Amino acid sequence: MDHRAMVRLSKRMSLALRHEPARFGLAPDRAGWVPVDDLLAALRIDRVDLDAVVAGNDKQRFAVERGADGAERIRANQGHSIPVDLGLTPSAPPARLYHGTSRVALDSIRATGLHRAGRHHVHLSPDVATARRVGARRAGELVVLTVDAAAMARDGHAFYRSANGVWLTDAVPARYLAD
Ligand code: HQG
Repeated sequence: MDHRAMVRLSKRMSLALRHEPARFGLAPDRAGWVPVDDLLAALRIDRVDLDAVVAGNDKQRFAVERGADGAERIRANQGHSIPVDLGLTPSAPPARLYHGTSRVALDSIRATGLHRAGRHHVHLSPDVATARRVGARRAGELVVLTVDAAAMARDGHAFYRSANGVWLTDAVPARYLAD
């Protein structure tokens, strides 16, 4: 598979595992897992290609493991819009986290803070370079906001770290943001 085919398949897998499993005839369990064999059948893909996407993914978006029944299962590490309980435990964040977005969103973000939109959490990056990549997905001029995660944690906001290193929190009130 070439790079473009990998990206295309990664997007289909994300759609099936995070957002619209029913459209593919899939029913993830409450932690978001589906049997690997079911995903292969639903997407009509080979195991070799699935493994290539899981292993070669730039963001380690997917996890494969053997379930209690002995069968291998797969889920997305984060980014769901379907209800899932990823079983993440709260974790102390680094002092600063970063959020890349578009300048056109800035007035609204300054007024109301960062909201989770369609996902379960606001996604924050551990470094500026990662935040720039996330923000670059948006049209228009990129801005990287700095989040005072130390102050948020002190004030009782919970943070979670996904298996692929994305920091998650429910919302970021505007007073913790600087640009
Ligand atoms: C913006 C990708 C106006 C927010 C990435 C963002 C990430 C506001 C957008 C992951 C706002 C939501 C998540 C407010 C937030 N006013 N705009 N008050 N509050 N926003 O896609 O963080 O490839 O849900 O700035 O790499 O961009 O899917 O969040 O622009 O890790 O694995 O609302 O998605 O990962 O957009 O990206 P998203 P995000 P994957």
